[in-house]
Amino acid sequence: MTMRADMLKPVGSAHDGEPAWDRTAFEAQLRERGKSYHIHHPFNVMLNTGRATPEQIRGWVANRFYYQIAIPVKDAAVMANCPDRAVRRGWVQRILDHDGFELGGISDAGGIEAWLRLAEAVGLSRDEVEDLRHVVPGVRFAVDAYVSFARKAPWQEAVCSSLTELFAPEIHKQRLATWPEHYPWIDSEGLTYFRNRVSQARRDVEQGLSITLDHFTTRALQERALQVLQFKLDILWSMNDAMATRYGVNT
Ligand code: AHQ
Repeated sequence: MTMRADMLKPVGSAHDGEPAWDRTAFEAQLRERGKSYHIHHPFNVMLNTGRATPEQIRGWVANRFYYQIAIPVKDAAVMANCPDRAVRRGWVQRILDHDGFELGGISDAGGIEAWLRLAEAVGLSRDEVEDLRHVVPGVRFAVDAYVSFARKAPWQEAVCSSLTELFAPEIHKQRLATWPEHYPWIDSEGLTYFRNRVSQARRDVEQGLSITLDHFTTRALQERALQVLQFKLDILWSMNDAMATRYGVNT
């Protein structure tokens, strides 16, 4: 967690005594943070408007793999900190979505496997993605910051930090709508990960948002929730900064 000056003040000092937002207003405040979502980052705009070279696409896929394999570890940290069985019953689905599972005769290879198929579709080998040789320092540090935040923060704050997914269905749909036209050389099978995430993100957000609206119920706590969401938005943004530095951005 970046120790910005505004975070050094005891939470609540700035908004003491101000009334809490009601659920609708608080949700609107969370959604308003979408203006700094990484869909607006020049590197992502380049990717989704067809300006990326195959090398830039391969760099993005190889670096984002490090984020994808961190998600189930992050979610296991949330589970480990959460004493509420009903919450864990919902949250465990996220680990299964990414790691895959074999349960009572039903099996699913999972999202990390789908990401490796995306890697092969863009011309990377599984080995060079799995051995993380392409992961740049800024991506590694941002992802590691997310996992260590989830390990140390109150589990409700870690839940709140996942709410960047409020904005995720749009970015997955944008890729599905634009990549086939701009990058016909990428086998459509490789885009399966994005297809699966549209509905998975929506389901994730249902649980994450209801926990957040239920827990952050004073104005000071709600301001904290907005700080936590901004921290995660900054993580996604700085991953794109690091990739842009390494691979360049064609605007
Ligand atoms: O593929 C993504 C994913 O599985 C998750 C889990 C969630 C979290 O727990 O923080 N966030 C997230 C995201 C995924 N994909 C990103 C993208 O741009 O493809 C978006 C990202 C997010 O919005 O946090």
